[in-house]
Amino acid sequence: RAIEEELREALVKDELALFYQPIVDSRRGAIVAMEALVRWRHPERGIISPGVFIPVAEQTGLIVEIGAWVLRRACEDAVAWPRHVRVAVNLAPKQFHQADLIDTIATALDDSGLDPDRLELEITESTLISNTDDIQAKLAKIDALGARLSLDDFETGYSSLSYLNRFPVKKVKIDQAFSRQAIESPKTQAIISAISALAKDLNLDLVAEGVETQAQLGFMASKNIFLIQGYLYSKPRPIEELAPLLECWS
Ligand code: G
Ligand code: G
Ligand code: MN
Ligand code: NA
Repeated sequence: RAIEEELREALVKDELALFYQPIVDSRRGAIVAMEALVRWRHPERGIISPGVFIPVAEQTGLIVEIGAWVLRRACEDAVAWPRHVRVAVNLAPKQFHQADLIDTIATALDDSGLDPDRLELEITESTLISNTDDIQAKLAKIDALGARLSLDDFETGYSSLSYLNRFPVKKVKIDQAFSRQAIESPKTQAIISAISALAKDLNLDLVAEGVETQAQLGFMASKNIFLIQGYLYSKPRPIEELAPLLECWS
């Protein structure tokens, strides 16, 4: 059977689940946010990664329904956490083509009662690059709702940080590839330095993703990057396993 059809049923049968990965302020050892990462608990094939089914969902348009479900569930989950812990939700570029994206976000916030300031929406450069009036307007509306925009997977590819000035983005997440090469590659170190300096000048929060070792953490700290997401602190975990993390790092 086509994966598309199975995925459509998975939504109805409630087979999707959210895992959460902490983003930690390494200075205080405190969790500042949790990123929601969707999983498919397939009855026969076990847990399927979003790397496999999100692209299918994007191609088929199912991402709109899955995205709405993720938003709603993430807001409902986050209401129970300590107030200083935000929740981060990934938005696919396709979701910005949806006329009622803003309604979907506003409804998830209203129905859950989550303070909009506690919702971070992670977008990628490909959403910003199309830079149409429509996308600009939607980003402005998200900002006006009080939710916070983050730029995910930042790689200095198409854009530069100064280009971000044009958008109401509050946070930038440096791509995992940079953390991976931070110790060995002087070129990568120079790029991370430059990103850090610019983020400071532009008053953007900066997160290093994919930090797996103490050496990488130390390097980031030496560049004034203290918001850390990666296996060093925690892999993404199901909601039942979050309580001890929140207790230990708060
Ligand atoms: O959790 P994992 O590393 O397997 O995630 C793989 C990719 O799937 C990541 O790029 C992540 O951003 C994406 N992803 C995870 N959950 C969601 C989601 O709810 N919506 C969208 N659009 N992408 C997601
Ligand atoms: O594209 P996005 O940044 O949303 O992807 C996040 C994904 O990256 C998560 O689903 C998670 O599984 C993966 N990830 C998070 N931390 C690490 C890490 O330290 N190492 C590796 N290899 N992958 C990570
Ligand atoms: Mn992300
Ligand atoms: Na990322």
